[in-house]
Amino acid sequence: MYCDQCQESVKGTGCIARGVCGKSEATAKLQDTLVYTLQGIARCAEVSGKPLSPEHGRLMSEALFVTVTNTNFDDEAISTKIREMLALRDELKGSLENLPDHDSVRWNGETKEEFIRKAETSGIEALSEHEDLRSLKSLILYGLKGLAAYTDHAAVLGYADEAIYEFYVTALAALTKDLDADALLGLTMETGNMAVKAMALLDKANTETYGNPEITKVNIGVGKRPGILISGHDLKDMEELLRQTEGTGVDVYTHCEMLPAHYYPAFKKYSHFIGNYGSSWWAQDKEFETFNGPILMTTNCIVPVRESYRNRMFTTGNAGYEGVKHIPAPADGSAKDFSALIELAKTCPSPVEIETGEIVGGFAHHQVLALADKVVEAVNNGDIRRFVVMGGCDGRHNSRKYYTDVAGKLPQDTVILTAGCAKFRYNKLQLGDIGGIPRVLDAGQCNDSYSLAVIAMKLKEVFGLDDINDLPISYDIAWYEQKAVTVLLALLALGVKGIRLGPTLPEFLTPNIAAALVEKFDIRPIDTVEGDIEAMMTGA
Ligand code: FSO
Ligand code: SF4
Repeated sequence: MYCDQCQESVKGTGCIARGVCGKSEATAKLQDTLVYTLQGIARCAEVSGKPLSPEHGRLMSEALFVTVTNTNFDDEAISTKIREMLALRDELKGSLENLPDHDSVRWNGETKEEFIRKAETSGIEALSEHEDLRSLKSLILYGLKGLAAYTDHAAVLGYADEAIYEFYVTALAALTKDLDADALLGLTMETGNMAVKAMALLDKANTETYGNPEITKVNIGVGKRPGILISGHDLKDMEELLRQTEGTGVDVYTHCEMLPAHYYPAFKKYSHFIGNYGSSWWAQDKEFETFNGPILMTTNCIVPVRESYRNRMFTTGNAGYEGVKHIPAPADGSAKDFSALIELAKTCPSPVEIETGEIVGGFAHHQVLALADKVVEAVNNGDIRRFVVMGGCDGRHNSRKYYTDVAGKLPQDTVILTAGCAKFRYNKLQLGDIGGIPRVLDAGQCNDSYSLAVIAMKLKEVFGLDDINDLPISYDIAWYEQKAVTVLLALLALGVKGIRLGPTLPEFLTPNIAAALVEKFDIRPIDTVEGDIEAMMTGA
């Protein structure tokens, strides 16, 4: 195997024997082959003269999402997906007079073993012999994976944008071709433009379906009744779980990226929606153990499952883990059936209390813009000197203490804007407020980074500036998996410059490509806490 798609890849070599994430060699290869089947579909769709149907586009989103870090570790489920995608490719082939001349269009397989073998000639290393071109193709592919995750969340709620599906075709077909660096750089930028579209679409889907997030205090303690813990990013699953647990005597708690569900009006009405349990995704093995009740993983990030809670854990949607029960979506489109979790919960003790208190959040664009007068006044009279966007992902490495330290040491007249699980590095610090405006404004999940961009663009307008980079905003972003790559490309597409990225720059960027990004966008790696704070406070 060879995998370098996340921030925790083994430095210098990528993950080659087993993923740091727990992904086995077989799983990694199956995921590569799944991506390769999509390249075959794209080559066929490209010459068909017809746009990809929304149904096919959605299948491609799901298949790409399955390959995002920490989403699916189930070899049988991935093999089934490969078979489905091969069937879809062959369906498209059937309508073509002349087949594109590429192996991704011709190859076939049936067994898991064949699929694993196929990855030896079709994985990341096969994207190009030239390391810089392979680096750019990797950047496009990883951006596409995150894009697909956001597009899939929107599709679950009935929202789609055909331009995004068309872009899958263009980008995945491009990965099979000998393109030069300029063409691939252009495609990288287009991935960023599409990322903006996908995040805007998901924002629309979420807010039209569940209302605009509002300032909310979320309890981090526990109640006395048994509970179900829901994690991941899928709000439709959240809705269904709350509906099906109502009146059953079972409470519902969020974990990690599901925390922002508490901010939506549609979910606040449930009195058994108790609070958030625990912290970031990588702490789940300990926290799932003490939670005591069933756990529903709706997406990434899954860490290797401990025996102590394996029987209490369930996956759904694109998530999967061998030996863990999976709740499928019924083929007729009816609601998923979470009764197995509810019945199990009734037999479980209530969660062990690991902390008490509250987290404040709900500062997506609508809520912040409702406070715009107050914010603008605070900027104008000098009470707020600077905003620091510290969104993105969290991860296991100790080096991420940097973000806790930056948050804690930023001057009192700064406000942190955040989204994504990166916030768990500092959202329980008591950082106070500025005239009633909390110093940490959490917009929501990683996809709600879109909200931060909307806020920045509104501030640009209010302050009458021509350039988003003239605002008193610095970007100190943390990345882990491919959705963060997508968010980064979206910020670049929106013209944001001078982003600090950490805790390390992506392994898949060669020195030449990293240098090109530095030159064009002034991206920089994080440095020392004190040095970075000083630089950010002067706008550097
Ligand atoms: Fe985090 Fe995981 Fe949301 Fe990611 S839980 S790391 S960027 O999946 O998607 O922020
Ligand atoms: Fe390694 Fe990350 Fe790939 Fe897992 S997803 S195998 S940790 S690079």
